[in-house]
Parts: sequence; C-alpha cells; structure tokens
Amino acid sequence: MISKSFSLSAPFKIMFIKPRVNTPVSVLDIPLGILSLSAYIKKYSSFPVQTHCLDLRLTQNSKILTQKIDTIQPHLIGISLMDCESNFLNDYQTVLEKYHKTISLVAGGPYATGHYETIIRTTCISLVIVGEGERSFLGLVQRLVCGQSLNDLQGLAWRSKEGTAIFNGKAPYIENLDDIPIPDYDLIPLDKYQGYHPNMNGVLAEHRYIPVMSSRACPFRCIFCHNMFGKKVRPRSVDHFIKEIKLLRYQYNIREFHIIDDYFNFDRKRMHAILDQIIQDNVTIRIAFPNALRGDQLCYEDILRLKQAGTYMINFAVETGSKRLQKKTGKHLNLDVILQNIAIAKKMGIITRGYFMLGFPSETRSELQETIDLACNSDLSMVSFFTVIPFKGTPLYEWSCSAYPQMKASQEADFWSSGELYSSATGLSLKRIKKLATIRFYSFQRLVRLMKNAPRKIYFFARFAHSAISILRS
Ligand code: B12
Ligand code: SF4
Repeated sequence: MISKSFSLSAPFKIMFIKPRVNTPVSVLDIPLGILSLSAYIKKYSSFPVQTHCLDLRLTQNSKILTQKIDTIQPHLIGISLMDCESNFLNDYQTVLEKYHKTISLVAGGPYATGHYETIIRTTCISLVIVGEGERSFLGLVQRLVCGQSLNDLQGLAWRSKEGTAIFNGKAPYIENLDDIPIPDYDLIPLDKYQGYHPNMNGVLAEHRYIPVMSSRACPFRCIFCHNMFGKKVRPRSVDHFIKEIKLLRYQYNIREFHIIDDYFNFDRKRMHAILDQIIQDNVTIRIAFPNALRGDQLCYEDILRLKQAGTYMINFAVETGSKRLQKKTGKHLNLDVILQNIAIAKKMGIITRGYFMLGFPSETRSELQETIDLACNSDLSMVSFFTVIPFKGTPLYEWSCSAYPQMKASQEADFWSSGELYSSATGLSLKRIKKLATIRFYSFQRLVRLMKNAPRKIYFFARFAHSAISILRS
C-alpha cells in the first residue's frame, strides 16, 4: 500500500488536472467535477487544504505540467479522466513517472471508474477513486495525511504489493446533495471558459455561459450509458440550486445557463418550482439543455414554463427511430409523445435539437433510414447524428464484443474506431450516411426557421456555422 509521509505545517496542496481530449472537436466547458471536489474538500477537511487546477485545454505549452508541478509542489495530483481524455496517461507518462515517488497520484472520473484495473496495472498511478468522487476523495486525503490504512476506504481502488488492483467496493452515494457546496468557481479563470469555442450546446445566445447541475443520476437503463451516479435521482433542493444560479448571475455576470442534469424533468413539481423561482425573482437568464430533457415526460404546461423562465433551446435525446432498437437499447422512449413535444416547442419558438445514434450492432440499413427519416420529418430545428461508441463497463460494450469478436481481441477497444467496426461488418459507411443525413436535414425552410427563432442572430449563427463546419470536416 502506498503511503507517503506528510508534515503539515502548511496547507495540504492538491493539484487537479483536466486533460485535453484526443478527439477532433475539443469542447471547453468548465471542469465541474473538479470544482465540486475542490469545494467539498475545502469545506470538510479537518486541516487546511489548498487546491489548484491545471486545465490543459487552456494551453498549448507542452512543458506546462512540469512547470506547474515544480511551482506548486503539490502533495497530491488528482487527474480527471473521461475516456476521450485517457491519452493523457500515455502522453504524460514520463512526467508522471518523474513525480510518482514524491507525490500521490490519484485518478478519478468516468474513464478511471471503468478502467481502474488498467490504470493501476499499466501506469504509475496507484490510487483510483471509482464513481462519485467527493466523499471517497476526502477520505483518501484525510487518511494519507494521518498515515492511516486505505484498505477499507470505500470507493478506492489501489495497487497491492504484488502489483494487482484491489477495489474496496463502491462507496454509498451522497444522499443529500445540498451537503456538497456550490462548486469552487474561483479555482479556474472563469473568463477563459466564455465565448467563442466549442461548447456542449454547440451554439450560444450569450457570451457568458456556464454548465450547472441540479441533480445527479437517472433511473433509466440505456445500455450505452456510463452509469456514474446510480439509478436513484438525487436532487439538490430548489433553494440550493437557485442560490447558485443567482451567485453566478450577479457575482460572475453569467447570462446563459446550460442545465446538464441527466434527468432534469424527473419531478415536474420540482422543475416548476425552480422555473417559477427564476420567473418570480426576475432572474433574467437564458437557459439551454445540452444534456437533453426526457422528451416523452413533458407536456404543454412544462414547455410553456420552461420558455417563460428563459429557455431558448432544448435538446432531445431521441437516439433511434427504430422501435426494435428503442427496446433493445433500453431507451424505451415514446416516440409519438416526443415528436408532439418537439412540435409544441417549435410553436413556442424554442430551438430544438435531436441527438441520434447510428450504428448499433445488428442495426440494419432500413433501421438507420428510420432514424434519419424520423429526424428529417420532425419539427426539430437542429440535429446531431452520432456514431455508436461502446464504452467499457456498459451492457452495450458486452453486446459489441460478441457482435464484433475482433473488438474483444484488442482488449481495450479503440472506441473511436467503432464506426469502422460497424462499417466493416455491414459494408455501410456510417461517416457518409451521417453526412448525407445532416445535409438532408438542413433544408432551406428549416434554416430560415432556425434563423427566425435564434436569439442574437449573428452571434448564434457564427457558432452554428462553426460547429457545422467542424462536424462536416470530422
Ligand atoms: C458535461 C458532459 C460532457 C462535456 C464535458 C465533460 C467534462 N466533465 O469535462 C463534453 C461536451 C465535453 C462531453 C463530451 C462527451 N461525453 Co460527456 N458528459 C457530460 C455530463 C453530462 C456531465 C459531466 C459533469 O460535469 N458531471 C458532473 C460532475 C460533478 O461529475 P464528474 O465530472 O463525473 O465528476 C465526478 C466523478 O467522475 C469524480 N471525478 C471526476 N474527476 C475526478 C478526478 C479525481 C482526482 C477524483 C478523485 C474524482 C474525480 O468525482 C466527481 C464528483 O463526484 C456527463 C453525464 C453525467 N451525469 O456526469 C456526460 C458523460 C461524462 N459523457 C459521456 C460521454 C459518452 C461523452 C461523449 C463521448 C459523447 C459522444 N458520444 O460524443 C463526448 C466525448 C467526446 C468529446 N469529443 O469530447 C459519458 C462518459 C463516457 C466516458 N466513460 O468517458 C457520461 C458519463 C454520460 C453517460 N451517462 O454516459 N461530455
Ligand atoms: S436517459 Fe441518459 S442518463 Fe439516463 S440511462 Fe439513458 S443515457 Fe443514461
């Protein structure tokens, strides 16, 4: 078991790292997970803690990591990893190896959760927090500082003397999300995350925007989902969330909010309470839902209230137009209701975008066509066709392994080639199909309507054009 000695005459220093992505389009939204960990540990640690964040997406300087480590001299480095950021472990292997004897290296996030064994076996990182991070990370830091054993710390995976990964088991989720303080926004140069760069929503109506989360988890069981926060939705209280919105609006001058809950409309009463509060207190903001709302769990009243509170854009994660695949993927959407709600939103002048997934194992040409037809015949204003990516730790991954035996052989599947796996199995070029579908979707009439509904038209369209070009090029 790794244990370093710390003499704490000064604060315990933690340096978080947010890597660059290894995909063609790099989104630059704030690293919410790191900000939450920072706020939590500062509030609950029994000794002073100083936190820093190095977001590698903000710099091109390849030496910055070493420079920052040497300047800050952290006791612990915490690396946040999604699958699309896992290249960091290769790219910075020598840097990590240089420091791992003197600094505790800890990984967390969706990739670390699904691949803790690989990380512990193949890199010099010997500590991984699996799943929701706040509580286990605090426990880890407290134990490291006090020199206590880590053997029973829930949520931790660690390297044994033999070099194997030992996982102490899942930690219980934090029941009351109000126990987590408002994210530590001062940890990052917030101004650098504003304005003209790709963001999760694709477009923007305001220069100053931010992603926020009012609840964690989702009760559905889509087979492609990387289940990070469990199946029981845990809401923050309306007051706690509104306090954050107001802080960001009035103290940080944020004008646009991207609500990225997995299931914001899980409780209609609560959703109305949040929206009513925004309306009553005259908090003038624009709202978008880049992580989508559950489109078949909305009604006219909900959409009206969303509009009144400032919503200018709603994303709908339809995924597939095939009834067979709706069932097979566990999405179980009521397609008729979702199409009605898209039409209602259109009438209210709300911009809507549909997310669709193409290339599930066993998906036939006519099923692909059903999805494309559904998108093109709908009232959606915008569309994103994605290639199906089977993430390790999801049921889709298991299904893909049996559908594509060559994927299993490659152990850690290269997710970004999964479109090619589908294409080589079926002879259909997903890339081409996606491009043609996108071109078909954006009819002249649709573009005119989008222009009509777009807030701050020139600003909006500059971003729209930018993201359309990146998609067509990729
Ligand atoms: C915002 C978001 C994005 C943003 C930014 C993500 C980011 N965090 O930087 C963008 C738009 C870039 C994005 C992209 C994608 N995303 Co996304 N995204 C999300 C979303 C909706 C919210 C992330 C978030 O901020 N959560 C809130 C914070 C509090 O949680 P967190 O970041 O996970 O952090 C917690 C723990 O992970 C852990 N932790 C995190 N870092 C660290 C570090 C340390 C040291 C420790 C100890 C702990 C720790 O502790 C934190 C607090 O509990 C999640 C869904 C979700 N519910 O989380 C999906 C999610 C992360 N995305 C997912 C996917 C599939 C994608 C895409 C691949 C989708 C696609 N097909 O294109 C792309 C990636 C491609 C690309 N080119 O970038 C998957 C994860 C896949 C994976 N294993 O990496 C998720 C979980 C969705 C899902 N349910 O499947 N995404
Ligand atoms: S609805 Fe979204 S968050 Fe919920 S299980 Fe499906 S993909 Fe995951």
